[in-house]
Amino acid sequence: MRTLVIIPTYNERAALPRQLEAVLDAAPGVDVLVVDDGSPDGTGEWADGRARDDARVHVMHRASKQGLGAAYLAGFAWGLERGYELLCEMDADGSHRASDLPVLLAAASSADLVIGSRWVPGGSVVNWPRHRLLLSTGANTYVRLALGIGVRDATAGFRVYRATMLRSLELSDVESQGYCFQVDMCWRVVRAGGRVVEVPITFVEREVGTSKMSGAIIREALVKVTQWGAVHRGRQVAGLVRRR
Ligand SMILES: Nc1nc2c(ncn2[C@@H]2O[C@H](COP(=O)(O)OP(=O)(O)OP(=O)(O)O)[C@@H](O)[C@H]2O)c(=O)[nH]1
Ligand SMILES: [Mg+2]
Repeated sequence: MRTLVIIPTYNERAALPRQLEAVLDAAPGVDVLVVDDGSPDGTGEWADGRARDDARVHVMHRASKQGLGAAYLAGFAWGLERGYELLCEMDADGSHRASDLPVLLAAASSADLVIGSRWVPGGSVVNWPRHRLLLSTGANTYVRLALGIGVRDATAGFRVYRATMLRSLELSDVESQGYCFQVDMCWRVVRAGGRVVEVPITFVEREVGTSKMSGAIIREALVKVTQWGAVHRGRQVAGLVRRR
């Protein structure tokens, strides 16, 4: 299947070269789209140079840092216009191991969304401090309870979507940016009746560059998941009352 791996970047000059080579080595048949938000450290220019040497590599330049969600939406639109059948999300920072990519792609033959999951048996995280582990497991437990979904790692950002699934979703009103974008997309797939499959991965804490995680990203996820959960539970109650 024609596959596009989308890698959003903001100041990843130190990390991207290694990740890009690893992806092209592990899955030589894929194309890669780097979506760079005008990184001041020259990530976009480096990617342009790499794209000149390799027809599989493409670069989208956006004027300013507009968040992870907006970068992925632009990447999805680019890939859907060009007829890719699988669209993959992957970080530049090495946390998502290219060696896991073929397993995710294989699982997409029987799923609408494949999530590379840290929190299913066989999944793991390497080198995370305790507070990051607690944040991730806590957030995922909250998402499961609030939305009533069985997904163990709804905040994970290493994923494969089938193009048919993305085309069927209304994405023009997606406003979520950080982790929340991942939950938002997962929730949309579940509500559309899509099949979500989780594949265990080993997630490795970044070794170079700096994290773009922030308090604002955590707050966004907490507020929105609570709102979606309230609407969902409200509808469930209304359905029960109607049935009575
Ligand atoms: N284009 C674009 N890419 C972004 C933006 N914010 C983050 N990214 C990229 O998205 C990927 C994930 O961001 P990270 O900073 O690693 O965030 P994270 O993985 O949630 O947090 P850590 O675990 O601390 O690394 C990286 O490749 C970033 O460069 C953005 O606003 N625009
Ligand atoms: Mg990261």
